[in-house]
Amino acid sequence: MTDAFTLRAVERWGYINILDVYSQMGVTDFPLYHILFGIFLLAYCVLLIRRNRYTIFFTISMLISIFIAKGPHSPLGQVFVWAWLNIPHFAIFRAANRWVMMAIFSHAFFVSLLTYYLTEYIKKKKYVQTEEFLFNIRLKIGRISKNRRLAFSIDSFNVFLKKIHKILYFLSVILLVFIFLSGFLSCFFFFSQGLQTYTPPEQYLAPYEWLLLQNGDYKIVSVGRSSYEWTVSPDECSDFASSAMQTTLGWGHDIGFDSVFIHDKPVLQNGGWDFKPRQFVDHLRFRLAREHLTDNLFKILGPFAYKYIVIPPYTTDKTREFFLNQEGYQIIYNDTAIILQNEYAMPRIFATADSMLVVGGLESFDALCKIEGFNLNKTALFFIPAFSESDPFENESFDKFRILSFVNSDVLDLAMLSFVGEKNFILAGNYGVPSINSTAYWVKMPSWRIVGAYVLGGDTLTTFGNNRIDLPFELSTDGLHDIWLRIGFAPSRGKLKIYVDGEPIQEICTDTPLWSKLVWINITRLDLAKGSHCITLENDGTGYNDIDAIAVVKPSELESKMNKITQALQNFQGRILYLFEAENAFLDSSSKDWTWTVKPYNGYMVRSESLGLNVAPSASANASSLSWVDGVPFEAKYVNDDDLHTRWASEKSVTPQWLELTWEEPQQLLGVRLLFESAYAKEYSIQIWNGTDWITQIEVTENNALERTHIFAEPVKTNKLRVYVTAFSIYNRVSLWELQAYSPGATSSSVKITIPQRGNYILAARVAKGPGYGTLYFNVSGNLYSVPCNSPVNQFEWCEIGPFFLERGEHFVSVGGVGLVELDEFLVYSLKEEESYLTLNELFNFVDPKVSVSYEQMNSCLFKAYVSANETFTLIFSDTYNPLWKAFVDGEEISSNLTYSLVNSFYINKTGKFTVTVYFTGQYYADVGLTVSIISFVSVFALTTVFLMFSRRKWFAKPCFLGRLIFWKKAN
Ligand SMILES: [Ca+2]
Ligand SMILES: [Ca+2]
Repeated sequence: MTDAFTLRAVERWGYINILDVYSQMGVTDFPLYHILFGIFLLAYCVLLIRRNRYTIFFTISMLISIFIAKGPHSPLGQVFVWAWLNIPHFAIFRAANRWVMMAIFSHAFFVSLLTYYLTEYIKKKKYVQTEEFLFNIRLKIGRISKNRRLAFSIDSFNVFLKKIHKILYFLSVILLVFIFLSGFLSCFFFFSQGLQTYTPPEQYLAPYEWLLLQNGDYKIVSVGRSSYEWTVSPDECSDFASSAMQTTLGWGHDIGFDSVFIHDKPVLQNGGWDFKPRQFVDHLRFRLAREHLTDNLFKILGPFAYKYIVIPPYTTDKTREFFLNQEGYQIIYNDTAIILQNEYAMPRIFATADSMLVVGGLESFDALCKIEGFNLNKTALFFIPAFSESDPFENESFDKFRILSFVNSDVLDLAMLSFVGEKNFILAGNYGVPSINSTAYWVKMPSWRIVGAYVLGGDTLTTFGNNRIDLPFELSTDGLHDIWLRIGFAPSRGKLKIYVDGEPIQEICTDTPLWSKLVWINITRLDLAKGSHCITLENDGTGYNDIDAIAVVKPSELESKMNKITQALQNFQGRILYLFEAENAFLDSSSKDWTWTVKPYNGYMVRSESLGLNVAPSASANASSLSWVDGVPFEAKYVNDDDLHTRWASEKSVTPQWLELTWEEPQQLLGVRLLFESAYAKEYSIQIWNGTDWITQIEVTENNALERTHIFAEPVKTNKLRVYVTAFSIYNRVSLWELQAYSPGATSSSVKITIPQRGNYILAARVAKGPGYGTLYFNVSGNLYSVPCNSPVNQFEWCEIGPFFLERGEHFVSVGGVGLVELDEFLVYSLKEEESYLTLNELFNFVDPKVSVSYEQMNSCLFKAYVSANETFTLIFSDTYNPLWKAFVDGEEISSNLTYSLVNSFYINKTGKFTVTVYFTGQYYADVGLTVSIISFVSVFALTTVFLMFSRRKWFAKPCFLGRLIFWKKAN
């Protein structure tokens, strides 16, 4: 409050690194702000002597201004907070302290009034005037005498008064001096240090001066450094697209931010205010680059004309290392700064003949770029919803896509998409408070789009605290409805209680070891009446919950949407591809054999180090004997119940003893693991049944270990296995907690794939290979496929499995491993009828489009592309998408499509040699507006002149400027 009143409200930015802006901006060790407080308070005392509309206006203006400027601080801070949350558009006051501007005007007004009164007072010099202050007394002596007036003065009083005036006189002089000086004193820093003109050091500028000499139309990535890296720790929270840089003088918004001003070359910025490019850049900076997840950053930036990457001297080692470890660049400038030339960079306008429709999030970029044969520059990506107004499958251009890919998503996501905009569909993010305090409120959170997941609402509705929120929805019919929630599975989740119309429905917890997926889950089926309803979400405050969307739909309606979509997919002429990140697909609490790991430049993946799938629990167990303790039998069945607290024990002192597992179907066995109780076996053998005899696989003598693992020399197929014990330990019997028998098989949770087209499919997986790696197994709808991962060199490799035949409908894929295995991601893609096989690289390897494009930039709104094409194509124009960008071919207007989730493209259905004009039609309206303005101005001027000439000639007789101008000729 006092800070706002004394105009000390500061932004903690700017010079913060070289001085404490709160206490050192003004002259230090001096009660400057007390004096200012006194001066301003005195200034407002003018109200006591002068109250008119001006003083009242400025007083009110000052009060409002201070209320806003002090923001949520006391007094009345709660009122501000309430207004922030409840008054629409109150958020314009977000940089609250800037609104102190109004108080500055008011202060200035009152201080000038005060100055006026003070100078007037000084001018009068009251104390030198020797007038005496006279007391009047009325006297009446006697009844008849007249009233008499007697004047007298008290000398001491006059002296006192004189002294008061003298003191006031000097005080006024001092006050005036302070008023005069206060400006200097409160900006003392600038007067002592000189005016702070921001000049970046020469070594910061040198690479840009070099770029000045490079010809052509290109864009730049100017690698930056986050404020956190500048001020707190250079190794954390790296950020290559942060806006500011630091010099010895402080901060500068620079090069790197919103800057098309470096020699007219656009620079990758932090995304600006436009949501689509922003979410793309956010994903690159806060996920891929910060966590060093990819070496394909330049491949991803390729289609957007980012040709040069400037790594200035002030970037941190960690960030520099990340950029230098990327694929596909040449160092073309190497001084204190480094400039890399991106080998993937395309011109700002180029053509592709191939396009892919993606049902998925921005993680698709990196996931696809890991495929060597895939090149973003040759395949234009369109993300669902690509055609916002209509159903994508009814759009005629749907069939032009060569590939439809589901990236960590399912046909259900498509079906749900068709409910967006209806009253029974809630985009939950819209109900979030725009705050960063996720403990106090349900807020709007960008985390999932930064991770790269497909977020319907852009941001999710998120809270960490114990909070409730009501979300209204409306139903147009009575009947049974399914309630679907699109929710995030990630670490540190709280319990979420869901109520419908106040009734508790379900409690869920979506805790997983990794930020794995944002998926639709069916909460319940309810009989709901037509009309308004309310769904309430309550987080218990033990962790986060992120909600993307809620749908309340009739089961039959969803089914018909699903049918419609599968019908459309069945008729789809292109190829269907499913891409899954293994860490999204196979990690949940049930898959205990699997953990996640993150490998620099390769990303997150799942890892397993096991002997295989334990098939013992599916066998029946028999033993030579059993023993009883306290009336409890230690039966053979306890040896394969997958419980480490139950066991089998043999009778005492009799050898041999045996324990046998029998399977109904023969099993492929790789080995066994024995978990003995302290009554272990000293000598034993592992035998398998070959149909006629027991064949010994393993023979053990002199054992004293409680846990033994035996891998067979070769896998054996059998339906019986036994442990044959010939010598005991000192306990004189044998007892086993568990006997595990390992077989190749899936040990992970499974992921669902909805196959709309029956036919042959191939699965391709990106696995880690190297010495010491084992074998990975894929279980696709009950069939097991192996991927050997042992190799002399450590590297990631794509391995193909198949082709295998899949019927229409739902299929499940899971994985297992024998030995160390690591799986990054996998794809399942369809083969066409005539194809018998297709490698992953062939999938994307097709002939280059027979289209050549050159272009000319006429001005920033107008480009001309000169095309020679033998086939129809997509013209990519890699400036930020805006529907006002249009292409014109032979006078025909072509609308822009949102491509790669952020730029423009135009589908050109024409061949031959011709010119495409790309024009920002917004400029047309601006031009029309400007023309109208000029015409209006000229006509008003002309009409006024004419009017004056003819109607008020007398007026021109006066020696005015206009009169002289117009009659100058006449006078001649
Ligand atoms: Ca057991
Ligand atoms: Ca992965």
